Amino acid sequence: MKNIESLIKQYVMKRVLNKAIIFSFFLSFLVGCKKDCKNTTTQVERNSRYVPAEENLQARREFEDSRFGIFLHWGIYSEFAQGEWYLDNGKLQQEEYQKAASCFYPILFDANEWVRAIKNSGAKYITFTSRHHDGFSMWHTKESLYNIVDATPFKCDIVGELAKACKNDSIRLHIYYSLIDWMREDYPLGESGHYTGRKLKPDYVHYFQFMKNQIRELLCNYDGVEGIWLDGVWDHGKDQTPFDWRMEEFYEYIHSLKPQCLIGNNHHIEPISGEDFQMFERDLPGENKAGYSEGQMISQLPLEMCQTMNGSWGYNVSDQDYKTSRELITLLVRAASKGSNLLLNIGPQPNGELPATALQRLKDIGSWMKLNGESIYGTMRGEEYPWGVTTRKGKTIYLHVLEDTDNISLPLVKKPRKINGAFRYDIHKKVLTINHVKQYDVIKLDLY
Ligand code: FHN
Repeated sequence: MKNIESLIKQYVMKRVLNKAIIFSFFLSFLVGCKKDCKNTTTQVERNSRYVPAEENLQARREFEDSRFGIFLHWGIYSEFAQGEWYLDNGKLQQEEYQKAASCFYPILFDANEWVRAIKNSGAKYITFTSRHHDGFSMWHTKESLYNIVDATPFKCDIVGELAKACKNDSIRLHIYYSLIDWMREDYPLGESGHYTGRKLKPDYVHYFQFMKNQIRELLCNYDGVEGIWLDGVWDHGKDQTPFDWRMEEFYEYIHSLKPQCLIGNNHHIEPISGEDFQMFERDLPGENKAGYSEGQMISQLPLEMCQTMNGSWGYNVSDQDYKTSRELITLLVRAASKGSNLLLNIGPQPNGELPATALQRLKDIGSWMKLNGESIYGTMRGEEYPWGVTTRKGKTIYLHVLEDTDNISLPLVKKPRKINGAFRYDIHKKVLTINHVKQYDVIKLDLY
């Protein structure tokens, strides 16, 4: 056993050599917090007909506690290695694009390997693109032949494989489902998908039924699908006559099939009645750096922000601009401090493997989570300070010191009855000195 002194020395040395280390401390005392309860109900819900079932509320609590998930964008678009919008961005004709299905044969795909790597990162759920805007279904749907089993030589039901692997490894599975379809004639043309050359016979009644049938397959034919992640409402965001997506009806249908199923919709507007969590794209709740969240209020629902490891969602061979492990861990910490999950995206390669850099990032995050996971899982939102952020669980405040500093000040809103001490979280030793408490309005900690 190393003594404390040598651990501290080692730690200080590490800090000098590698600034990528993020560390947590915990303080067992009370400080003021904006909100004491978890995000389980909303104003929208209180005013609406949707009354979440008890098992839904339980699923929300588990979802909130998990704090970290991995997003996977994988489809026949991955073969072009230009991101998931290539059909539209490349102005490809439908007939040409579809040929990608006939050579989709990801020889190195192994759902168990994916799930193992993801689980080891500390992630608690996977959100998988069952069908993106190109309309290709990654499961054996009976609703269209344009699917992984009927249209590819691979003939392997990817959703089925993942569902099994997730079940075996006890990790939850959520399903991404696009409301947009750039291939179908009945989908009413929106802002995207104008160049595919398809005939347009808009019939939302028909298309809506198609979507309901597909969602029923996903929820009822596969064990363990616990969430539906919808995307595309923004495609009709600028219609002169507001487009009626009939979302509340859609949600009602989903909940009638599976009351506990968590529904989120990436519509970039405030939550619609029937949704179980609120999502933010490429931004922390309350921010709008990416431009998708303008004026988006933060609801009382569980929150989730999604971001990519590099700049792309689907595999993009020219995008090696990966965020560093430190940046990704910082993002996870910041998300938790806002009371939000982080859904971190990887675009698997056309050969079925996760990119090597993504695997390395998963490993690094996993190592950090093994030491510091308690300061993330099951925590409630905290506060932001010049030196970093906090998360909170009961009477413990976790201080995530994100800036290079020798001491920090923590303002107190309430006089603590007792301060148990401040600990270096990763080594569970009382190594910090609380050197100044002035009228209990601020506490100062020396970190070294
Ligand atoms: O158009 C999609 C995009 O391809 C990707 O799936 C992201 C993930 O949040 N959502 C849409 C853009 O808002």
